[in-house]
Amino acid sequence: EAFARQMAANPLKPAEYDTSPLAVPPRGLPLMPASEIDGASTVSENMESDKVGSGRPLTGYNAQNESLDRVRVDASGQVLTTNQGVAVADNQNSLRASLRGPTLLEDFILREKITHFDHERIPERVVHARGSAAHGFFECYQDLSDLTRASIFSEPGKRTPVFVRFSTVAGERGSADTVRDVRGFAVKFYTDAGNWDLVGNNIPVFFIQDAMKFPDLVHALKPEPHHAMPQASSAHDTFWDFVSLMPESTHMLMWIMSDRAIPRSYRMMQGFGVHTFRLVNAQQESVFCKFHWSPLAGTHSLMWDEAVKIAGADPDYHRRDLWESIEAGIYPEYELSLQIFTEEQAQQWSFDILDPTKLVPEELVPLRPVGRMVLNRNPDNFFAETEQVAFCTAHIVPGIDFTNDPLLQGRIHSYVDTQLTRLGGPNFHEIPINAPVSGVYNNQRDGMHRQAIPRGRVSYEPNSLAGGCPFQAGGAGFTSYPEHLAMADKLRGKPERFADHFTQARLFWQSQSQIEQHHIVSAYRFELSRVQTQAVRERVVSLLANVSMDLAQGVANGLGIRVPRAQQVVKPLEIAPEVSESPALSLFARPGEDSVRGRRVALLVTDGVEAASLHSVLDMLAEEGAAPRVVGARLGVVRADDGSVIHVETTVEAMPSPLWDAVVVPGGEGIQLVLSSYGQMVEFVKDQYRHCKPILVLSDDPVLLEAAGIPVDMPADEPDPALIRLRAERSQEDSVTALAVSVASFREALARH
Ligand code: HDD
Repeated sequence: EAFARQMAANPLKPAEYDTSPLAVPPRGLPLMPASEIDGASTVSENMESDKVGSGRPLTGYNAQNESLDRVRVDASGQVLTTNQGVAVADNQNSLRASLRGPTLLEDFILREKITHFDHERIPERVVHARGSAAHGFFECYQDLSDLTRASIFSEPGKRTPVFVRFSTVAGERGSADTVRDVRGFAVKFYTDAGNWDLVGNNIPVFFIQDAMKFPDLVHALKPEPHHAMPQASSAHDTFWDFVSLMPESTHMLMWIMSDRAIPRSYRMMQGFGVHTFRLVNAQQESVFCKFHWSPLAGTHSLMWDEAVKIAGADPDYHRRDLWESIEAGIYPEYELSLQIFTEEQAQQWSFDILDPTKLVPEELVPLRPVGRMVLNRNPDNFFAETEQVAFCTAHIVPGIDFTNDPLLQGRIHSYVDTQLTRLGGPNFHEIPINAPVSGVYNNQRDGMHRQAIPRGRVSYEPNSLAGGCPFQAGGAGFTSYPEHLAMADKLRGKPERFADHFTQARLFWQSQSQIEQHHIVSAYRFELSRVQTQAVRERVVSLLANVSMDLAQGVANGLGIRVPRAQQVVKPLEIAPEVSESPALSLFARPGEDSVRGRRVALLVTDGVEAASLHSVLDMLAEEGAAPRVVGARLGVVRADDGSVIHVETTVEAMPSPLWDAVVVPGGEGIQLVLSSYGQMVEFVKDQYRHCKPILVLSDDPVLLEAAGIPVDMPADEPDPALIRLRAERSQEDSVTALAVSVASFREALARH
């Protein structure tokens, strides 16, 4: 029974996949009664509301899915047909002139099938090619109409459907998930006033200040053009050559070399809009705004050694984690916060808010939580949804506007442009996943792959023949914020404060914990050791000398060089930063909820394991929504000490140590010796320790730990909070208590990551 409970159940699942073909999928069941959802009574439950996103749909429901139903296809119970709907009699043999004769040109069924196959691939995204996505909703906490007329922020409890795609930047479509890279965090809000795309990253700053440099950055980062290596990695000469000549990238590099660039899961990373945006209210008043997503599960990362091993053991690690979490009902959730500030405030600061290599410290402008986003449904089809979704920074809605950040300005052009090649023409907005739920009515016509059938003879405006429709919305439509621009010379250049490249890099460095700093140094050492050109290595260290001598020295030591003279700054500026330390920049600032939900725990087994203690851990993990699995040296069954049979679910070979968040080493007479006779079991435990994962040993016998080289006797005043050993007790009662205490400590360590 306990083993049966291991499968975390999602009560919505049966409802999502109706067995009857082509039936309208039901809306799902609530996880909890709507009446128990905070504030549910304040807004209508009516899903027939004409305002998409208004009202409170039940958990698990996404209004965008309803518009996608139109194009969903379910083949159950249907015969195989051609694309023209003609039933196919034989899908095994082509049409031939006699059994051993040539294939006939007239075989339209063969030709249609092969032709379609030949054209199955579309170009991958030039950056962010590798990604995974999910449907969900955004729920607003409060009415923000004093700040913005964006409809999604108009009333508390209002829900807007979203589709979110997470990605890596450098790697190709089939590259591994756990490489060191920035992660894309792109959100498409299907609002009732049109689509809004917030196309962000999990790092709040960027490499470059001007879109003009983007192609250079990407060319330097991507595999080198002569031999197309390395894949999905910045650890090569052209990347470091370029960035070492671009001091403005120093701040972003600090983030990229930090553990932010190897997240544990898409569920456990922040998201940022990066640029300063504008919010505009109905009175045409505007404030500046930075967008932040904070994960409910906290910000957690992998160790580098772990990330490298996962890339081999399961290149789909993040994709699988996202998919399985949603299938299991452990819905990834993020809080949206705003940093709001005025033009006058921004003018006082030591940095320019139009410079995307700078952030606004949270200590300077606190985060204001305004809503939450829940991802509660996996796509039905990877290509149709995740691959064909087109995010564009140009997609904004009334109430949100751009600023003059020169990187953002260039992006406004790039995203629509790139889809023309990737999705094959100007009608990509009609692909179901891209279509707004609010309706599209205009006089744009024709082009490749047109789906809509516009009626009537009028395709111009003004007109009288169609009663003037579709007509201009006037003030109800999108109006650009009438920012006052002083007349000045047309020129190519940058404002002065853009020339400070090191103050915020230093802020980041100084705000990291010791272990985070240590990891940053190690990452630089690794990357630069892969670089072959000595002058490039030295130039990078000369840049770091402007950030911190400790950092530069640490990196130089690893490269076997002396710290060169600090790279000369182009324009020395007197900078008096507003904050010199920002605790919010450490990963430890956001531990997340106290929960073990979704954590993968390996329970090692072999014949003779002690059933009782194993079951008590298993029960706790299953009850708390973790994902415990029984792991053996081979598949099949093992017999426990009480004679019961335990089914081995996976092996240490199929799912090696880096794929687990924690391990339970069982108790049982002589078991430790048996386990330590398997090399892979020893390696398994060793890697768990090396990667700082909680280890619960249900035995007083340290043989397996010793075989793995793990120090078994920690000083009593400095116990290892993640290595939990069950001590042997004399009485039955004491043993029960000791077990309960150990299981509780294990749970705590697991929840703290
Ligand atoms: Fe970009 C894709 C994020 C700068 C040009 N970008 C892309 C995606 C994300 C970002 C998350 C993937 C969207 C998806 O999942 O489909 N990009 C950023 C951020 C930037 C940034 C946060 C800096 C703040 N990007 C940037 C610049 C340019 C581009 C400066 C060009 C001038 N980005 C693109 C692109 C991509 C893209 C070529 C490739 C595929 C696509 O757009 O749809 O247009």
